[in-house]
Amino acid sequence: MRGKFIVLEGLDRSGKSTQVDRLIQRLEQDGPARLQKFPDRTTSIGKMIDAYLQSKTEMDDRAIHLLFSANRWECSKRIREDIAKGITVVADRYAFSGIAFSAAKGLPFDYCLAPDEGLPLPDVVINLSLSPEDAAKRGQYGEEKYETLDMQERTRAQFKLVAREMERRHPGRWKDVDAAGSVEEVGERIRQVVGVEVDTELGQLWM
Ligand code: Z5A
Ligand code: MG
Repeated sequence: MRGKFIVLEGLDRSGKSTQVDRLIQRLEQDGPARLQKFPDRTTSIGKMIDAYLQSKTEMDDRAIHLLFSANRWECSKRIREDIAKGITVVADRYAFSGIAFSAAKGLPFDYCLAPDEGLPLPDVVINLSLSPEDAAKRGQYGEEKYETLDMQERTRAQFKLVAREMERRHPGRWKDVDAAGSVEEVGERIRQVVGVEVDTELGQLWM
């Protein structure tokens, strides 16, 4: 039996990394599971992305968009191979962040979507949604590029369009999960949506 491909998405500080770690620990009780973080900052492309996010280098908006996508493509072979071997892969962000953040900067939505076409299709996308008020309670914005209120608000609006596109192209896979409440409460909500039945074959995104 193949592994599942599970993606966690959501705005800054919605608790993705916290919940991804918890989810992997729980999944490992039933079989092998591993984390795939995006951006994967360890590869040579990932190092360019890291420098950009830390404002150490400047980059054209389209160039950085394509690098984020290239970073997913370079990891996609291993994702497919692991899933075929029965390993469940849990991604901390994926193509949906890629579209939402770049479209929030003003790039055309369809342009943002195109480079990821054909990537492994997640069996389920858990979108952690948090109101601006609850997000603000989780501390100040950090030092990185997109961590401003204005950018986060525009990204929030784009995530809604991404959700609609997913529902149109791959119905039933996008799950909005309320990220307010304790770590345990959010974890329990995720547990309830993650037990999805999967198709025999891993699909292709946007196809
Ligand atoms: N980006 C892009 O533009 N294009 C792309 O294609 C991709 C990404 C893939 C870096 O991402 C940036 O890259 C990101 C989008 C862009 N820019 N922004 N913004 P990243 O994933 O490296 O960012 P991060 O800093 O690791 O993650 P995050 O979004 O900021 O946080 P999170 O993972 O969602 O949350 P967390 O680390 O689990 O928790 C945040 C804090 O809240 C922490 O102190 C926790 O202890 C606390 N927390 C967690 N859960 C709770 C609950 N339930 N209650 C109270 N407090 C909580
Ligand atoms: Mg994180």
